[in-house]
Amino acid sequence: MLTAASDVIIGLAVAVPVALAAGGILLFNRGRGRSTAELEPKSVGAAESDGAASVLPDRAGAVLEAPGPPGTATLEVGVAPEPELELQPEPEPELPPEPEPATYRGRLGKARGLLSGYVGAIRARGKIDATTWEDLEEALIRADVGVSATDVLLDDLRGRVKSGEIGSPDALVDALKADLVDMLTTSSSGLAGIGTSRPIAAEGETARVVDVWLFVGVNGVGKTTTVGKVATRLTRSGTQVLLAAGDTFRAAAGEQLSLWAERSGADIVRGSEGGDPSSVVFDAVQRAASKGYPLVLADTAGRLHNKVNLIEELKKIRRVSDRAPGHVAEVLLVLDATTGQNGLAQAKVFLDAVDVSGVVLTKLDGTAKGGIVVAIQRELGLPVKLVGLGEGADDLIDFDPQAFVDALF
Ligand SMILES: Nc1nc2c(ncn2[C@@H]2O[C@H](COP(=O)(O)OP(=O)(O)OP(=O)(O)O)[C@@H](O)[C@H]2O)c(=O)[nH]1
Ligand SMILES: [Mg+2]
Repeated sequence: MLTAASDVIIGLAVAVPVALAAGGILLFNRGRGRSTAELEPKSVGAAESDGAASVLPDRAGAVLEAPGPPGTATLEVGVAPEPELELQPEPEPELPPEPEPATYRGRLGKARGLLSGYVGAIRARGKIDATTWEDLEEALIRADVGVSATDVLLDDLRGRVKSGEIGSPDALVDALKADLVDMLTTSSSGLAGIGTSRPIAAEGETARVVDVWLFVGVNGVGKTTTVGKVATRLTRSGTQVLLAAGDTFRAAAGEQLSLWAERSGADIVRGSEGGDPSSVVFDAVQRAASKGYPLVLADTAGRLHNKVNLIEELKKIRRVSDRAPGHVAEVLLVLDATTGQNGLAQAKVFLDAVDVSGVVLTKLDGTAKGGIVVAIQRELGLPVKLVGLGEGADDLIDFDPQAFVDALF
């Protein structure tokens, strides 16, 4: 027994180092010996094969395949001599390309595509005739400028052609552009200044006012995204804002806003699902006041069990937000440009309920109906203050009538 056991021990003492050494050589060669053909497909930056034989004879003279990708196993076993590997430098991590800054010219390709066909045809004919007017009318209607605005624009241009002031298609197109810019220019298109609202007399001159901007609109138009974009812009420029997750109707809405808070570095107040959104906004105003934040951006629900509930809820949010130290400085109606004229009908419901101060027109990057801006300003009598030109944090810009019209043509 003892002899047999010691035989085993001796046998192991010899066999283990031999096996380890063989394994080491085998593993070492795994990293070196494969032909280029066997390595296909080869990723860029992988260690190059040195072209050595791809096989290793085992003790019985049989040939062992050396499996595994190159460069993976050579450092695992200390028995093998330190291989002289020429390590390729780590490939530079590929950074995603910097997104192009959102500009009207860059993002209004669809709207421009629609108009440029008509404008090209009008210019190409070289004279102003009946077809010119038909083309012009069709272009404006299809761009969703709206019937009444189109009539006003065409009446003005016809009169000026008749009087001889406009004599060529080129001059006609230029005059149309100038008319559109005029129509879109309003004195109230800027956002309210922050922290400049009324003093609270009852609480003494030094009492702080917390401005509240409410974002309202039907579901899916881009309210939450716009709150996130505005927060990004303001925090970047040094204004501390607090987000109020006033959409307690959907559980995911608070999550979505939290992500934007994180991204933009803004503070956030959230309520429980199904809770009272007015109290969320109220808490947000209190917290902003105690922390010294000048502005609360309040997201709201776009859908409730019915429209009456939604409107009543918004009225209440507005009332509560306006209690000192809160002050509603903006009620921004968010409209989705891709819904065109349908958006106008929705808008009217909100106008009646809450005193809307301006429009944020989203998704202008995704529609040929750029003319909806004209219809909104004319038919709703509301200034378009901000424009969404994409889904990213930076894809929100101030409305600029001249740059907008230039980009359309
Ligand atoms: N292309 C484009 N997409 C946008 C823009 N603004 C928002 N979106 C997208 O529109 C979708 C809806 O946006 P949300 O911000 O969730 O809309 P909401 O109004 O908060 O929706 P509800 O909470 O359901 O009422 C998202 O996929 C956004 O990324 C924009 O300006 N351009
Ligand atoms: Mg939302």
